[in-house]
Amino acid sequence: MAGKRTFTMIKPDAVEAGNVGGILEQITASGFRIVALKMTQMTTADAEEFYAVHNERPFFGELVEFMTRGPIVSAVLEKDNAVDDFRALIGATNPEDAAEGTIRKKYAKSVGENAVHGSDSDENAQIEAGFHFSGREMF
Ligand code: RTP
Ligand code: MG
Repeated sequence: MAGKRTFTMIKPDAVEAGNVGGILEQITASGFRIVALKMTQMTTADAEEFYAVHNERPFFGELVEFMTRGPIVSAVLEKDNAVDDFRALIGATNPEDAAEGTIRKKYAKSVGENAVHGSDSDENAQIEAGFHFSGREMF
């Protein structure tokens, strides 16, 4: 059975641009319940660990620099089929390829600065939620 939870971050570009409210509104209007929420700033070590799966990729340094340059808003979201439905809501990694009406189509600037993160599996959703939130911060 598809899992009920996913993890997201509103990335520094979208926080800087004042789009936190608009993005959270679209998320909740799409049927996701917020079960954890906070604003933090990742350290370089945090971002290197969070994105360790990409550490051989050419964009890794740029990605770590971007994700640590300002605050993010992280959240755990609940809905049936949460991981897949949330990835559909945010759209393709590159906003040029993202479908009309998706969060990245509306708010992302480029393939690197693409406004939001969404977990890519139930297993990673659980790992990523646990990276950012303690059990007492999830409701
Ligand atoms: P995310 O993990 O943030 O939800 O994004 P995703 O699954 O759609 O994309 P992924 O392949 O996991 O890449 C993670 C993040 O790395 C940055 N990226 N930059 N410059 C580039 O070519 C490039 N490719 C990826 C993006 O911020 C992407 O979301
Ligand atoms: Mg990914």
